[in-house]
Amino acid sequence: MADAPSSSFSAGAVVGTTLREHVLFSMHAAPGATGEFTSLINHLSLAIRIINSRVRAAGLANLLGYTGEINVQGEAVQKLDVFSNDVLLNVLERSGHCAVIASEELDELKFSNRDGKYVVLFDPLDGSSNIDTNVGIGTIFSVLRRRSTGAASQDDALRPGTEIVAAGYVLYGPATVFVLSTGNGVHCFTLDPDVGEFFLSQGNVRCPLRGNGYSVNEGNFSRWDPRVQAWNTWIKADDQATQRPYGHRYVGSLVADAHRVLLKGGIFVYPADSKSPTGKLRLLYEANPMAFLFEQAGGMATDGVNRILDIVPSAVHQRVPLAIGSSEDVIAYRRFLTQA
Ligand code: AMP
Ligand code: P6P
Repeated sequence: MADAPSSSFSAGAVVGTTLREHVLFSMHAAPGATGEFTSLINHLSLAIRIINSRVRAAGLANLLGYTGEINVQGEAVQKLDVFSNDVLLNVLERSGHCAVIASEELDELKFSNRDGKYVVLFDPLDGSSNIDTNVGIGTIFSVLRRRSTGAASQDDALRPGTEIVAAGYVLYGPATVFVLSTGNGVHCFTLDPDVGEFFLSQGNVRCPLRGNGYSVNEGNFSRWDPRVQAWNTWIKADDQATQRPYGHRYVGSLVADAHRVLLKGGIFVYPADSKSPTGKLRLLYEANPMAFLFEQAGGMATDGVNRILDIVPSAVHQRVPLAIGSSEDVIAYRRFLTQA
C-alpha cells in the first residue's frame, strides 16, 4: 500500500516565512509602532482562517443556501455571508483596536472600541452568488488610521483611500491566498491547511505595465455609455501591431478576476451602466482596497476619470465605476472615457 501522503513540510524542509513573522518584521521597520497595528492584522488573519475553514466545508456544514433575509444591497443573503460577517465582527471587536467597522452586510456602521485607533472596512464574502457553484470567492478589507479624537463618527469611515494604511483580500480558490499590503509593496501568502498558517508565497508582487487580457461582463454591453462600448470594441479588434485582440476572462467574482489581473496584467472593468448609473462595486470595501493594492504593485485604478483613491466618500455603501489593472491598459481605457 502506498505510504500516506506526507504533510506540506517534511522535518528537513526549510520553513517559509509566515504571515505573522512578515508583519512582525515590518513592525520593527515602523518607527514608534506600539504593536496595535500588528495585532490587528493578526486578528484579521485569525478571522480569515476561521472563514476559510467554513468555506471549505460549507457543503457539509449545511452553510450553503440562503437565509431568506435581504441585505442592504437588496441581495438575498447566503448563510456563508452571515457567518463570515459575524466572525469578522466578533474577532475585530475582541481585538480592541477598531473604533469603527463597516461591512457590506451591515446597514449601518458598527461603533466598536471607543479607544480603538483603527477603522476597518470589509466585504466579508465577496462573490457570494458563486458560492453554490464552487467558484472562487473572497474577503476584501481595508484599514485606516482613525483621525478623530473622542467619540467616533461616520466621518471616520468616509475617508479617501489615500488614507488607507493597510488593505488586502483573500481568495478562497484551489488554494487560499491572502494578498496584503501595509504600504510597502504587495505580498501573497498561501495557507497551508495542514499547519493552519499562511506562508509567504510571492513577495513584492508587481502588476505588469501592460497585459493581454480584459475582464468585464459583456452581457451589459447594451447598457453601457457609448465610450465604454467603443473601448470594448477596440480592445477585441484584430490589430497585431498593437497586440490586440486581448483575451477575455470573466468569473463574476471580483477577488478572482482582480487577482488574475494583478498577477498577469491587463484590465478589469465594472463600468456604470443604465441599470447601475454609479456602477455596481462599493467604494469603501471593494474599489478602495483593490485600488490601494494595485497602486502598491505599480498598477492603476480609476472610475474612468478620477483616481479611485482620491474620491472622498459621501456614503458608506456608495458605489463607483471601476477600471483597475496594468497602468498602460487603464490609461488606454481612461482615454476612451475622457474623449469628447
Ligand atoms: P501601531 O503603533 O502599532 O498602531 O502602529 C502605528 C503605525 O505604524 C501604523 O498605523 C502603521 O502605519 C505603522 N505600522 C505599525 N506596525 C506595522 C507593521 N507591522 N507593518 C507595517 N506598518 C506598521
Ligand atoms: P455581475 C459579486 O456579486 C460582485 O459584487 C463582484 O464580486 C463581481 O465583480 C460583480 O459583483 C459581478 O457582477 O453583474 O457581472 O454578476
